[in-house]
Amino acid sequence: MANYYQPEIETMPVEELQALQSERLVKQVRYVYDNVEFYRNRMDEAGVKPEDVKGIEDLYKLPFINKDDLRDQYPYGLLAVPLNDCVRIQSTSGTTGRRVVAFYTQEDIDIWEECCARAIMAAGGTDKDVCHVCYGYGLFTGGPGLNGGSHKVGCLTLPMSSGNTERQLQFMEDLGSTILCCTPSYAANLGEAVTERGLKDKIKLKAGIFGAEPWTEEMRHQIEETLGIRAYDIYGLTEISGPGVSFECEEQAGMHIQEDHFIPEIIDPKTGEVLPEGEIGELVFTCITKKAFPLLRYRTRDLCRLTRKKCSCGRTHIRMTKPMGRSDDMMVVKGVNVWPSQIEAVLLKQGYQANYQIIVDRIGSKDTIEVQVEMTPEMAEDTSVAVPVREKKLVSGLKSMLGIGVDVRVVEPKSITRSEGKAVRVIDKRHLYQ
Ligand code: DLL
Repeated sequence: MANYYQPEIETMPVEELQALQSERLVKQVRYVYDNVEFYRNRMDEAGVKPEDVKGIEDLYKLPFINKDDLRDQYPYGLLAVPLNDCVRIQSTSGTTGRRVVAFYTQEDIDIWEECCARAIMAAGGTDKDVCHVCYGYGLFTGGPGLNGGSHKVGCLTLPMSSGNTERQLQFMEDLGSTILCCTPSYAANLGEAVTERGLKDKIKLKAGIFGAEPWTEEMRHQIEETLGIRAYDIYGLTEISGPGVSFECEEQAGMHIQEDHFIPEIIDPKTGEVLPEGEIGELVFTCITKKAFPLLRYRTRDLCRLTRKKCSCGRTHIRMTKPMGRSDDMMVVKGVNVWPSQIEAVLLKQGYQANYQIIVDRIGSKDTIEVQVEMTPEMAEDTSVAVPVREKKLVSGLKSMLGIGVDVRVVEPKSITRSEGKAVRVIDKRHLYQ
Protein backbone atom coordinates (compact mmCIF):
# COMPACT_ATOMS: atom_id res chain seq x y z
CA MET A 1 0.00 0.00 0.00
CA ALA A 2 1.38 3.40 -0.97
CA ASN A 3 2.53 5.55 1.90
CA TYR A 4 0.94 8.96 1.59
CA TYR A 5 3.13 10.55 4.15
CA GLN A 6 5.67 11.74 1.60
CA PRO A 7 8.71 12.92 3.54
CA GLU A 8 10.67 13.66 0.36
CA ILE A 9 8.04 16.31 -0.44
CA GLU A 10 6.54 17.20 2.92
CA THR A 11 9.89 17.70 4.65
CA MET A 12 11.81 19.04 1.65
CA PRO A 13 14.21 21.90 2.53
CA VAL A 14 12.45 25.21 1.90
CA GLU A 15 14.91 26.33 -0.82
CA GLU A 16 14.28 23.12 -2.78
CA LEU A 17 10.55 23.46 -2.28
CA GLN A 18 10.62 27.02 -3.59
CA ALA A 19 12.72 25.96 -6.59
CA LEU A 20 10.09 23.31 -7.33
CA GLN A 21 7.33 25.91 -7.00
CA SER A 22 9.14 28.28 -9.35
CA GLU A 23 9.61 25.59 -11.96
CA ARG A 24 5.95 24.58 -11.77
CA LEU A 25 4.70 28.17 -11.70
CA VAL A 26 6.57 29.15 -14.87
CA LYS A 27 5.09 26.17 -16.73
CA GLN A 28 1.63 26.76 -15.30
CA VAL A 29 1.49 30.44 -16.26
CA ARG A 30 2.42 29.56 -19.86
CA TYR A 31 -0.13 26.71 -19.86
CA VAL A 32 -2.92 28.90 -18.55
CA TYR A 33 -2.10 31.79 -20.90
CA ASP A 34 -2.13 29.46 -23.88
CA ASN A 35 -5.31 27.62 -22.92
CA VAL A 36 -7.69 30.04 -21.19
CA GLU A 37 -8.85 33.06 -23.14
CA PHE A 38 -10.08 34.78 -19.98
CA TYR A 39 -6.58 34.68 -18.44
CA ARG A 40 -4.94 35.70 -21.70
CA ASN A 41 -7.13 38.80 -21.81
CA ARG A 42 -6.56 39.57 -18.12
CA MET A 43 -2.81 39.26 -18.43
CA ASP A 44 -2.75 41.29 -21.65
CA GLU A 45 -4.80 44.02 -19.93
CA ALA A 46 -2.32 44.00 -17.03
CA GLY A 47 0.60 44.12 -19.48
CA VAL A 48 2.07 40.83 -18.19
CA LYS A 49 3.47 38.25 -20.53
CA PRO A 50 4.02 34.61 -19.48
CA GLU A 51 7.79 35.08 -19.92
CA ASP A 52 7.71 37.90 -17.33
CA VAL A 53 7.10 35.25 -14.66
CA LYS A 54 10.46 33.60 -14.12
CA GLY A 55 9.85 32.27 -10.62
CA ILE A 56 7.79 32.72 -7.43
CA GLU A 57 9.36 36.15 -6.92
CA ASP A 58 7.36 37.33 -9.97
CA LEU A 59 4.01 36.00 -8.76
CA TYR A 60 2.93 39.49 -7.69
CA LYS A 61 2.90 40.60 -11.34
CA LEU A 62 -0.12 38.43 -12.14
CA PRO A 63 -3.62 39.90 -11.81
CA PHE A 64 -5.92 38.54 -9.08
CA ILE A 65 -9.12 36.72 -9.83
CA ASN A 66 -12.09 36.45 -7.51
CA LYS A 67 -15.37 34.67 -7.06
CA ASP A 68 -17.26 37.13 -9.26
CA ASP A 69 -14.92 36.30 -12.15
CA LEU A 70 -15.70 32.63 -11.61
CA ARG A 71 -19.41 33.32 -11.61
CA ASP A 72 -19.11 35.41 -14.78
CA GLN A 73 -17.24 32.60 -16.50
CA TYR A 74 -19.79 29.98 -15.42
CA PRO A 75 -19.80 27.23 -16.54
CA TYR A 76 -16.96 26.67 -19.04
CA GLY A 77 -15.10 29.99 -19.25
CA LEU A 78 -12.09 28.94 -17.14
CA LEU A 79 -11.70 25.45 -18.49
CA ALA A 80 -8.14 24.81 -19.72
CA VAL A 81 -8.70 21.38 -21.28
CA PRO A 82 -11.32 20.05 -23.70
CA LEU A 83 -14.45 19.09 -21.77
CA ASN A 84 -13.85 15.56 -22.95
CA ASP A 85 -10.70 15.34 -20.79
CA CYS A 86 -12.69 16.12 -17.63
CA VAL A 87 -13.97 13.26 -15.52
CA ARG A 88 -15.79 15.08 -12.68
CA ILE A 89 -17.34 18.30 -11.53
CA GLN A 90 -17.86 19.51 -7.96
CA SER A 91 -19.65 22.66 -6.97
CA THR A 92 -20.09 25.21 -4.20
CA SER A 93 -23.45 25.43 -2.50
CA GLY A 94 -24.33 28.67 -4.27
CA THR A 95 -26.06 30.15 -1.25
CA THR A 96 -24.65 33.59 -1.99
CA GLY A 97 -25.23 33.80 -5.71
CA ARG A 98 -24.60 31.69 -8.78
CA ARG A 99 -22.88 28.38 -8.18
CA VAL A 100 -19.22 27.93 -8.95
CA VAL A 101 -18.55 24.71 -10.83
CA ALA A 102 -15.03 23.27 -10.71
CA PHE A 103 -13.81 20.71 -13.24
CA TYR A 104 -11.28 17.91 -12.72
CA THR A 105 -9.20 15.69 -15.01
CA GLN A 106 -8.29 12.26 -13.64
CA GLU A 107 -4.85 13.66 -12.76
CA ASP A 108 -6.50 16.52 -10.83
CA ILE A 109 -8.58 14.01 -8.88
CA ASP A 110 -5.48 11.92 -8.11
CA ILE A 111 -3.62 14.95 -6.73
CA TRP A 112 -6.61 16.11 -4.71
CA GLU A 113 -7.12 12.66 -3.18
CA GLU A 114 -3.40 12.48 -2.46
CA CYS A 115 -3.64 15.74 -0.50
CA CYS A 116 -6.53 14.26 1.50
CA ALA A 117 -4.51 11.08 2.03
CA ARG A 118 -1.67 13.19 3.44
CA ALA A 119 -4.17 14.82 5.81
CA ILE A 120 -5.42 11.44 7.03
CA MET A 121 -1.86 10.23 7.61
CA ALA A 122 -0.97 13.45 9.41
CA ALA A 123 -3.84 12.66 11.80
CA GLY A 124 -2.28 9.26 12.45
CA GLY A 125 -4.27 7.28 9.86
CA THR A 126 -2.91 4.04 8.38
CA ASP A 127 -4.31 1.17 6.35
CA LYS A 128 -5.45 -0.43 9.65
CA ASP A 129 -7.98 2.33 10.24
CA VAL A 130 -11.71 2.44 9.69
CA CYS A 131 -12.44 5.86 8.26
CA HIS A 132 -15.98 7.08 8.86
CA VAL A 133 -16.79 9.85 6.38
CA CYS A 134 -19.91 11.83 7.22
CA TYR A 135 -19.22 14.93 5.21
CA GLY A 136 -21.91 15.31 2.58
CA TYR A 137 -21.37 13.44 -0.68
CA GLY A 138 -22.45 14.79 -4.04
CA LEU A 139 -21.52 18.20 -5.37
CA PHE A 140 -19.94 19.20 -2.04
CA THR A 141 -16.25 18.28 -2.03
CA GLY A 142 -16.09 17.07 1.60
CA GLY A 143 -17.38 13.51 1.15
CA PRO A 144 -15.73 12.70 -2.20
CA GLY A 145 -12.38 14.24 -1.16
CA LEU A 146 -11.94 12.44 2.16
CA ASN A 147 -13.39 9.26 0.66
CA GLY A 148 -10.72 9.30 -2.05
CA GLY A 149 -7.99 10.11 0.47
CA SER A 150 -9.12 7.27 2.72
CA HIS A 151 -8.94 4.81 -0.20
CA LYS A 152 -5.43 5.96 -1.03
CA VAL A 153 -4.29 5.40 2.56
CA GLY A 154 -5.93 1.98 2.43
CA CYS A 155 -8.35 2.54 5.30
CA LEU A 156 -11.61 0.67 5.36
CA THR A 157 -13.83 3.51 4.19
CA LEU A 158 -17.39 4.03 5.43
CA PRO A 159 -19.08 6.43 2.96
CA MET A 160 -21.78 7.45 5.44
CA SER A 161 -22.55 10.95 4.13
CA SER A 162 -24.23 13.39 6.50
CA GLY A 163 -27.29 13.05 8.73
CA ASN A 164 -29.13 10.15 10.35
CA THR A 165 -27.25 10.27 13.63
CA GLU A 166 -28.69 6.94 14.85
CA ARG A 167 -27.25 5.15 11.85
CA GLN A 168 -23.91 6.94 12.24
CA LEU A 169 -23.63 5.74 15.84
CA GLN A 170 -24.72 2.22 14.99
CA PHE A 171 -22.05 1.85 12.28
CA MET A 172 -19.47 3.54 14.45
CA GLU A 173 -20.05 0.97 17.16
CA ASP A 174 -20.57 -2.11 14.98
CA LEU A 175 -17.72 -1.50 12.54
CA GLY A 176 -15.27 0.04 14.99
CA SER A 177 -14.71 3.38 13.24
CA THR A 178 -11.37 4.87 14.29
CA ILE A 179 -11.23 8.10 12.25
CA LEU A 180 -14.17 10.45 11.92
CA CYS A 181 -14.41 12.99 9.06
CA CYS A 182 -17.18 15.62 9.20
CA THR A 183 -17.81 19.28 9.94
CA PRO A 184 -16.87 20.31 13.48
CA SER A 185 -20.47 21.31 14.19
CA TYR A 186 -21.65 17.83 13.27
CA ALA A 187 -18.82 16.29 15.31
CA ALA A 188 -20.10 18.30 18.29
CA ASN A 189 -23.60 16.93 17.67
CA LEU A 190 -22.28 13.38 17.46
CA GLY A 191 -20.36 14.02 20.70
CA GLU A 192 -23.58 15.12 22.36
CA ALA A 193 -25.40 12.02 21.11
CA VAL A 194 -22.57 9.74 22.30
CA THR A 195 -22.75 11.29 25.78
CA GLU A 196 -26.53 11.02 25.96
CA ARG A 197 -26.46 7.35 25.02
CA GLY A 198 -23.45 6.52 27.21
CA LEU A 199 -21.52 5.19 24.20
CA LYS A 200 -18.12 6.73 24.84
CA ASP A 201 -16.61 3.44 26.02
CA LYS A 202 -18.18 1.47 23.20
CA ILE A 203 -16.74 3.46 20.31
CA LYS A 204 -13.15 3.15 19.10
CA LEU A 205 -12.61 6.58 17.54
CA LYS A 206 -9.09 7.96 17.99
CA ALA A 207 -8.97 10.94 15.63
CA GLY A 208 -11.25 13.32 13.78
CA ILE A 209 -10.56 15.43 10.67
CA PHE A 210 -12.87 18.39 10.83
CA GLY A 211 -13.20 21.40 8.56
CA ALA A 212 -15.32 23.23 5.97
CA GLU A 213 -16.36 25.87 8.52
CA PRO A 214 -14.67 28.00 11.17
CA TRP A 215 -14.32 26.48 14.64
CA THR A 216 -12.64 27.64 17.79
CA GLU A 217 -10.04 26.05 20.06
CA GLU A 218 -12.75 25.84 22.74
CA MET A 219 -14.84 23.75 20.40
CA ARG A 220 -11.83 21.52 19.68
CA HIS A 221 -11.45 20.79 23.41
CA GLN A 222 -15.13 20.04 23.77
CA ILE A 223 -15.17 17.62 20.81
CA GLU A 224 -11.96 15.93 21.97
CA GLU A 225 -13.45 15.46 25.40
CA THR A 226 -16.88 14.13 24.38
CA LEU A 227 -15.60 11.76 21.68
CA GLY A 228 -12.32 10.81 23.39
CA ILE A 229 -10.24 11.69 20.30
CA ARG A 230 -7.72 14.16 18.94
CA ALA A 231 -9.45 16.62 16.64
CA TYR A 232 -7.51 17.90 13.60
CA ASP A 233 -8.40 20.81 11.39
CA ILE A 234 -8.52 20.52 7.60
CA TYR A 235 -9.06 23.38 5.17
CA GLY A 236 -9.86 23.73 1.51
CA LEU A 237 -12.26 25.18 -1.00
CA THR A 238 -14.00 23.89 -4.09
CA GLU A 239 -12.36 26.43 -6.38
CA ILE A 240 -8.86 25.23 -5.43
CA SER A 241 -9.79 21.48 -5.35
CA GLY A 242 -11.63 20.80 -2.08
CA PRO A 243 -10.48 19.63 1.38
CA GLY A 244 -6.76 18.97 1.81
CA VAL A 245 -5.34 22.27 0.57
CA SER A 246 -3.97 22.42 4.12
CA PHE A 247 -4.27 20.31 7.26
CA GLU A 248 -2.97 19.94 10.78
CA CYS A 249 -0.24 17.54 11.84
CA GLU A 250 0.14 16.01 15.31
CA GLU A 251 1.28 19.38 16.69
CA GLN A 252 -2.21 20.86 16.07
CA ALA A 253 -0.57 24.24 15.65
CA GLY A 254 -1.66 25.55 12.29
CA MET A 255 -2.37 23.82 8.99
CA HIS A 256 0.44 22.90 6.59
CA ILE A 257 -0.40 24.14 3.09
CA GLN A 258 0.44 21.61 0.37
CA GLU A 259 2.97 23.91 -1.22
CA ASP A 260 4.04 21.53 -3.95
CA HIS A 261 0.57 22.13 -5.43
CA PHE A 262 -0.62 25.51 -4.11
CA ILE A 263 1.32 28.74 -3.57
CA PRO A 264 -0.23 30.88 -0.83
CA GLU A 265 0.02 34.63 -0.39
CA ILE A 266 -1.49 36.95 2.20
CA ILE A 267 -2.72 40.28 0.92
CA ASP A 268 -4.32 43.37 2.32
CA PRO A 269 -7.98 42.83 1.32
CA LYS A 270 -8.46 46.55 0.71
CA THR A 271 -5.35 47.41 -1.33
CA GLY A 272 -4.29 44.02 -2.70
CA GLU A 273 -0.77 44.64 -1.42
CA VAL A 274 1.17 41.47 -0.51
CA LEU A 275 1.77 41.43 3.25
CA PRO A 276 4.87 40.10 5.03
CA GLU A 277 4.79 36.71 6.74
CA GLY A 278 2.97 36.80 10.06
CA GLU A 279 0.44 39.50 9.22
CA ILE A 280 -3.28 38.82 9.06
CA GLY A 281 -4.85 39.29 5.67
CA GLU A 282 -6.72 37.60 2.86
CA LEU A 283 -5.43 34.27 1.68
CA VAL A 284 -4.71 33.99 -2.06
CA PHE A 285 -3.87 30.75 -3.86
CA THR A 286 -2.13 29.93 -7.11
CA CYS A 287 -2.55 26.34 -8.29
CA ILE A 288 0.63 25.06 -9.90
CA THR A 289 -0.34 21.53 -10.86
CA LYS A 290 -4.04 21.70 -11.74
CA LYS A 291 -4.98 20.98 -15.31
CA ALA A 292 -8.74 21.41 -15.86
CA PHE A 293 -9.54 24.43 -13.68
CA PRO A 294 -6.23 26.09 -12.85
CA LEU A 295 -6.69 29.28 -10.88
CA LEU A 296 -3.89 31.83 -10.56
CA ARG A 297 -3.92 34.27 -7.64
CA TYR A 298 -7.42 33.40 -6.54
CA ARG A 299 -8.71 35.56 -3.69
CA THR A 300 -10.36 33.23 -1.17
CA ARG A 301 -11.80 35.96 1.11
CA ASP A 302 -10.57 33.85 4.04
CA LEU A 303 -8.57 35.80 6.58
CA CYS A 304 -5.62 34.21 8.34
CA ARG A 305 -1.86 34.49 8.82
CA LEU A 306 1.02 32.34 7.62
CA THR A 307 4.13 31.14 9.41
CA ARG A 308 7.28 29.43 8.21
CA LYS A 309 8.45 28.74 11.75
CA LYS A 310 9.88 25.25 12.01
CA CYS A 311 7.28 22.67 12.98
CA SER A 312 8.45 19.82 15.19
CA CYS A 313 6.61 17.30 13.01
CA GLY A 314 9.37 17.82 10.43
CA ARG A 315 7.12 19.12 7.67
CA THR A 316 8.55 22.22 6.02
CA HIS A 317 5.36 23.32 4.27
CA ILE A 318 4.20 26.72 5.45
CA ARG A 319 1.41 26.80 8.05
CA MET A 320 -1.76 28.90 8.09
CA THR A 321 -3.72 29.75 11.20
CA LYS A 322 -7.35 28.74 11.46
CA PRO A 323 -9.23 31.15 9.21
CA MET A 324 -11.18 33.59 11.38
CA GLY A 325 -13.96 33.18 8.85
CA ARG A 326 -14.45 34.74 5.48
CA SER A 327 -14.04 38.46 5.16
CA ASP A 328 -17.74 38.41 4.29
CA ASP A 329 -18.59 36.55 7.55
CA MET A 330 -17.55 39.58 9.51
CA MET A 331 -20.58 41.62 10.55
CA VAL A 332 -20.57 45.27 11.32
CA VAL A 333 -23.02 45.69 14.20
CA LYS A 334 -23.48 49.03 15.90
CA GLY A 335 -20.41 50.20 13.99
CA VAL A 336 -18.19 47.47 15.43
CA ASN A 337 -16.64 44.45 13.67
CA VAL A 338 -18.12 41.24 15.04
CA TRP A 339 -16.98 37.71 14.18
CA PRO A 340 -19.19 34.72 15.03
CA SER A 341 -16.04 32.97 16.31
CA GLN A 342 -15.60 35.62 19.03
CA ILE A 343 -19.10 34.92 20.26
CA GLU A 344 -18.54 31.17 20.15
CA ALA A 345 -15.38 31.51 22.23
CA VAL A 346 -17.28 33.34 25.01
CA LEU A 347 -20.14 30.82 25.03
CA LEU A 348 -17.87 27.80 25.23
CA LYS A 349 -15.68 29.38 27.91
CA GLN A 350 -18.79 29.71 30.07
CA GLY A 351 -19.53 25.99 29.70
CA TYR A 352 -22.13 26.06 26.91
CA GLN A 353 -21.92 23.85 23.85
CA ALA A 354 -21.78 25.13 20.30
CA ASN A 355 -25.55 25.14 19.90
CA TYR A 356 -26.26 28.78 19.28
CA GLN A 357 -27.61 31.25 16.80
CA ILE A 358 -26.89 34.93 16.28
CA ILE A 359 -29.75 37.11 15.11
CA VAL A 360 -28.93 40.55 13.83
CA ASP A 361 -31.68 43.00 12.98
CA ARG A 362 -32.31 46.70 12.60
CA ILE A 363 -35.00 48.63 14.41
CA GLY A 364 -35.33 52.12 12.98
CA SER A 365 -31.74 53.12 12.42
CA LYS A 366 -30.38 51.00 15.27
CA ASP A 367 -28.75 47.60 14.94
CA THR A 368 -29.76 44.88 17.38
CA ILE A 369 -27.92 41.65 18.06
CA GLU A 370 -29.29 38.71 19.98
CA VAL A 371 -27.45 35.53 20.83
CA GLN A 372 -29.59 32.50 21.56
CA VAL A 373 -27.75 29.66 23.23
CA GLU A 374 -28.92 26.35 24.59
CA MET A 375 -28.33 25.29 28.15
CA THR A 376 -26.54 21.98 28.50
CA PRO A 377 -28.71 19.25 30.13
CA GLU A 378 -26.66 19.68 33.35
CA MET A 379 -27.40 23.41 33.43
CA ALA A 380 -31.09 22.72 32.87
CA GLU A 381 -31.12 20.36 35.85
CA ASP A 382 -29.20 22.71 38.11
CA THR A 383 -31.96 24.94 39.50
CA SER A 384 -29.57 26.76 41.85
CA VAL A 385 -28.64 29.18 39.04
CA ALA A 386 -31.60 31.01 37.50
CA VAL A 387 -31.69 31.60 33.75
CA PRO A 388 -31.55 35.44 34.10
CA VAL A 389 -28.34 35.03 36.11
CA ARG A 390 -26.81 32.94 33.34
CA GLU A 391 -27.92 35.50 30.76
CA LYS A 392 -26.40 38.35 32.72
CA LYS A 393 -23.06 36.60 32.92
CA LEU A 394 -23.06 36.02 29.15
CA VAL A 395 -24.03 39.65 28.44
CA SER A 396 -21.05 40.75 30.46
CA GLY A 397 -18.64 38.26 28.82
CA LEU A 398 -19.81 39.29 25.35
CA LYS A 399 -19.58 42.96 26.18
CA SER A 400 -15.94 42.62 27.18
CA MET A 401 -15.14 40.53 24.07
CA LEU A 402 -16.99 42.66 21.51
CA GLY A 403 -17.25 46.06 23.16
CA ILE A 404 -20.97 46.33 22.42
CA GLY A 405 -24.17 45.37 24.21
CA VAL A 406 -25.65 42.05 23.10
CA ASP A 407 -29.05 40.64 24.06
CA VAL A 408 -28.79 37.07 25.25
CA ARG A 409 -31.46 34.41 25.45
CA VAL A 410 -30.55 31.17 27.18
CA VAL A 411 -32.95 28.54 25.85
CA GLU A 412 -33.88 24.95 26.70
CA PRO A 413 -31.63 22.08 25.61
CA LYS A 414 -32.39 20.83 22.07
CA SER A 415 -34.39 23.87 21.01
CA ILE A 416 -31.93 25.03 18.32
CA THR A 417 -31.89 23.04 15.08
CA ARG A 418 -28.80 20.82 14.78
CA SER A 419 -26.59 21.04 11.72
CA GLU A 420 -25.53 18.01 9.69
CA GLY A 421 -23.15 19.87 7.41
CA LYS A 422 -21.97 23.47 7.61
CA ALA A 423 -23.79 25.12 10.50
CA VAL A 424 -25.81 28.29 9.88
CA ARG A 425 -24.91 30.44 12.86
CA VAL A 426 -25.97 33.90 11.77
CA ILE A 427 -29.34 35.19 10.66
CA ASP A 428 -28.80 38.74 9.53
CA LYS A 429 -32.25 40.16 8.89
CA ARG A 430 -30.83 43.54 7.87
CA HIS A 431 -30.24 42.12 4.39
CA LEU A 432 -34.01 41.85 4.00
CA TYR A 433 -34.40 45.60 4.06
CA GLN A 434 -31.80 46.37 1.38
O1 DLL B 1 -15.69 23.46 2.56
C1 DLL B 1 -14.06 22.13 1.40
C2 DLL B 1 -13.84 21.34 2.63
C3 DLL B 1 -14.56 20.18 2.85
C4 DLL B 1 -12.87 21.73 3.53
C5 DLL B 1 -14.32 19.42 3.97
C6 DLL B 1 -12.60 20.97 4.67
C7 DLL B 1 -13.33 19.82 4.88
P1 DLL B 1 -16.40 24.99 0.09
O2 DLL B 1 -17.75 24.45 0.33
O3 DLL B 1 -16.07 25.51 -1.27
O4 DLL B 1 -15.32 23.88 0.35
O5 DLL B 1 -16.14 26.10 1.16
C8 DLL B 1 -14.88 26.70 1.27
O6 DLL B 1 -15.19 27.03 3.64
O7 DLL B 1 -13.24 29.34 1.75
C9 DLL B 1 -13.61 28.71 4.08
O8 DLL B 1 -14.31 29.92 4.19
C10 DLL B 1 -14.45 27.61 4.70
N1 DLL B 1 -13.57 26.59 5.29
C11 DLL B 1 -13.15 25.44 4.75
N2 DLL B 1 -12.37 24.76 5.63
C12 DLL B 1 -12.30 25.52 6.75
C13 DLL B 1 -11.65 25.40 8.02
C14 DLL B 1 -15.11 23.21 1.53
N3 DLL B 1 -10.94 24.32 8.34
C15 DLL B 1 -14.88 27.68 2.41
N4 DLL B 1 -11.81 26.42 8.90
C16 DLL B 1 -13.50 28.28 2.64
C17 DLL B 1 -12.52 27.51 8.59
C18 DLL B 1 -13.05 26.70 6.52
N5 DLL B 1 -13.17 27.68 7.44
